Amino acid sequence: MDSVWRITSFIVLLTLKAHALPTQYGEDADAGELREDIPEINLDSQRDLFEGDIAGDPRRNAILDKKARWEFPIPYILTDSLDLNAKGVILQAFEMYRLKSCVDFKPYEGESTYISFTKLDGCWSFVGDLKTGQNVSIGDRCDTKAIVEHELLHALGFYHEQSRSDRDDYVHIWWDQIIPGKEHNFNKYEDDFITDLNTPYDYESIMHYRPLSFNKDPDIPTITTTIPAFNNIIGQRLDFSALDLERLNRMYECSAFLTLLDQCAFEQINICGMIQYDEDDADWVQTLSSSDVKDHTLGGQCRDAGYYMKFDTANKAEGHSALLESRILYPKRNQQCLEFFYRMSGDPGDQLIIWVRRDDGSGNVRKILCSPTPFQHWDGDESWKIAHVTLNVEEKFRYFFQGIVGSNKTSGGIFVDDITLTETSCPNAVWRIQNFTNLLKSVPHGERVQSSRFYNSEGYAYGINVYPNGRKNSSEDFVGITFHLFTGENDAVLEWPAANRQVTVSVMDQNPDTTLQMSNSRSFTTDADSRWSKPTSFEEWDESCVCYRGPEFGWGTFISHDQLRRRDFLKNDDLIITVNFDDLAHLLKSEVPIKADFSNDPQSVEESYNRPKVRQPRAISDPCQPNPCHNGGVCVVHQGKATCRCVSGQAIVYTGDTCEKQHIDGGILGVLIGGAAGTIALTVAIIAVIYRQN
Ligand SMILES: *[C@@H]1O[C@H](CO)[C@@H](O)[C@H](O)[C@H]1NC(C)=O
Ligand SMILES: *[C@@H]1O[C@H](CO)[C@@H](O)[C@H](O)[C@H]1NC(C)=O
Ligand SMILES: *[C@@H]1O[C@H](CO)[C@@H](O)[C@H](O)[C@H]1NC(C)=O
Ligand SMILES: *[C@@H]1O[C@H](CO)[C@@H](O)[C@H](O)[C@H]1NC(C)=O
Ligand SMILES: [Ca+2]
Ligand SMILES: [Ca+2]
Ligand SMILES: [Zn+2]
Repeated sequence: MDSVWRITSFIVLLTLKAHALPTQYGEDADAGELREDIPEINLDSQRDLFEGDIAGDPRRNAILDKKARWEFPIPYILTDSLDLNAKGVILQAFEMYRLKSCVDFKPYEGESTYISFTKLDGCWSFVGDLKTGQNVSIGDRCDTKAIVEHELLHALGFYHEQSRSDRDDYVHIWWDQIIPGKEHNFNKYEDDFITDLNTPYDYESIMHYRPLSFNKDPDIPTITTTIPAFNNIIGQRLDFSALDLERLNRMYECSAFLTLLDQCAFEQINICGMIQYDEDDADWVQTLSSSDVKDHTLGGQCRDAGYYMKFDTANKAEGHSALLESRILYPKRNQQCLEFFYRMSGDPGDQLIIWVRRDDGSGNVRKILCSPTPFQHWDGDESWKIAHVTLNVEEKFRYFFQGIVGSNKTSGGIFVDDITLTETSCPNAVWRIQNFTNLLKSVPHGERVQSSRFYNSEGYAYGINVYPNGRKNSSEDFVGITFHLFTGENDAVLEWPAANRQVTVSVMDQNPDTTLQMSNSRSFTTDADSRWSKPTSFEEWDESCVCYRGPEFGWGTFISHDQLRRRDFLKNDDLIITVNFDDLAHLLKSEVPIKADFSNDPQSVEESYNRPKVRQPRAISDPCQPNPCHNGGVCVVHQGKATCRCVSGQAIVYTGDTCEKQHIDGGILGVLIGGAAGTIALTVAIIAVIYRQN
């Protein structure tokens, strides 16, 4: 047994050697994927932290004690001790909680319990709601979205993954490699103290330590996984794992995600409640992947799955159109982003247009065009492309896709798949780099590929460089990404240098379920440095935009090649990068005083945050909110009552008032069960399929 451990350890050593921490960032914003983790940052802290970053009394048990759970929204204060970049990433972390759970936050207005984000010594939090107001420390170097997400999970009541009672089945702790006196950081707790909420051990948890944590020797790990392949996985700092979310949503009984309005991969036969329009010329058809056209969700790799919606434009007259409408949606904010993947293969003049239809209930129907420039494919590129469309709707609405035939051709069509509608702002810039594995093979170390010029909402022009095999001074095993300003049309009226603006670059995990995406996102905030001055003064001429480029700044080690090959970072061999360049000046002074006297009128501080407007609760309650239907059923209001439209897939049919009953398809299980119910279910499924195809 001992020798097995030594071999495992040796393998870990080899893989970790290249990941040894750089002592300085050089010309980089920070060390990207090689950034220090919480235990290293907290080593200097004089505070008596337990498990590395937990403050307070370790005998408290927030995860089991219901009184230590928070009520939502959680009031927060961003104290002015924080770095400006930290304030920006804290707000980003809030948005991830709102997208993937029902945890919500609001600016403090004199409540008796709240979280005060403060720059103290290191990154740490108390566990659970102390009911008296409490600090979460986002100290020096703690200002990343993932670290804030991690500390907030502590505040919400969670401990570290490797302190579970069953952890010795999954990880090995190398006690003799731990810095003397730091052993308590590897305590484990019995199941009468913490609960795993009936979920398995999770190597991918954002609450797991890395192999090198509290280690004496810079190269020898203190914690390794029993299955060696997971040594590179533990300690990921991308985003919540699927199990982190399952636990969070179980603990707080979340039945809906706050800012996720609609999501559809078209894999189920109810096509997420989308409907056909009758008064047009044709229909969109749910179509299974073939060897010619593969869907976007699964890439055509699974038998009997991998559907998309298709408007067949072949042999149709110019101007013919087909509409695909969503079910009715109820926004909570006034800002939405519709993301989808589309593919066009017919006439280059074929058009795809996005509309919103508002119905105020009194027969007044208003249609609003949301894609001023239609999606077309003059470039002849027939691959799946990503699209983002901003909607600004405050009342209940439907969105719809309209396909329009360019001219009569004998083949081709318009295809749509993997739709996500969130109540968030769309990314400012999206850059899709095709054939990325080719670039990894062909672009030498130190060479870059350059994006075109993007503009942010204020009018600043900027660009992105990608170094597939690393920047000159960085490791070849990483992709480097840098940001730079361009000269642009608005430069004369803009403020220079462009300070106090946050650059956020994300390499997108293209998982079709947005709640399960673990994108790699990094941010820095600009200062008064001369590199953010008006780019003309630097005189690096760029022929492609006929403009000047400013100096570049970013990450030599943004993401490792190892990481890039995991998950869906390279789906269809596309690397998709989104960029935001946002003014944070309104956060420079964000601290509000703590009120001792609660009888005072709460004074609104909401305005100063410039947050999207939150809708007041509707006067008449909506019987479909929360959705009473089980198993993915779509709720429809019929004569004032909630009615469920159940899903009937090829293998499973749901029935009952709330789709609570399940019948398994006779074709698969009916033989085994031999029941008549199976056969009936199969017939229903077939009828449903025939009905849809007409
Ligand atoms: C690379 O390192 C050298 C020496 O440390 C430094 O002078 C140079 O600016 C660095 N180059 C880049 C692109 O970071
Ligand atoms: C947060 O920490 C600061 C500095 O230690 C302290 O003065 C303050 O009272 C703390 N705030 C809360 C809400 O505990
Ligand atoms: C489209 O063109 C084909 C031949 O090119 C013709 O047979 C067909 O009738 C046309 N369809 C329409 C709707 O014009
Ligand atoms: C990607 O590679 C394929 C095959 O090597 C090639 O046909 C295609 O043109 C390339 N696309 C781009 C955008 O480079
Ligand atoms: Ca699909
Ligand atoms: Ca139709
Ligand atoms: Zn922690």
